[in-house]
Amino acid sequence: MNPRGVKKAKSFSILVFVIVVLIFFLEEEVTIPVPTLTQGVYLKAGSAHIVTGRWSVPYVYDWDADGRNDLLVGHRMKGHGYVALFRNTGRRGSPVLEGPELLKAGRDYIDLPPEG
Ligand SMILES: [Ca+2]
Repeated sequence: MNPRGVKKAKSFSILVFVIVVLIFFLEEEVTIPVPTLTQGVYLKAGSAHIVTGRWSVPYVYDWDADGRNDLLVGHRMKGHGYVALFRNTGRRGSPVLEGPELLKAGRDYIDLPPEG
């Protein structure tokens, strides 16, 4: 075998080795960490437990851009859909929620009428 053929054979060997290593690592079982959850707690706004309407959908977002995450809850009440805001007046890592305050668009409450 000439020197050029030896060089090609070495390159081919390295390529095969890389492919074998890749196959080995790709076949390794991937372990996804399972989160550990603690017991749930009821959230409070002021001194009362937060109670919203049916089909509540919570969303954490800094609504007033003060650097503290607030709690928004979309929910149904008397057949209509509203969005309640619970402002966070606490500190980072120690939230204190106040409210609820139904959100408005202009002067009117955001109100999604019943379907049908
Ligand atoms: Ca905020």
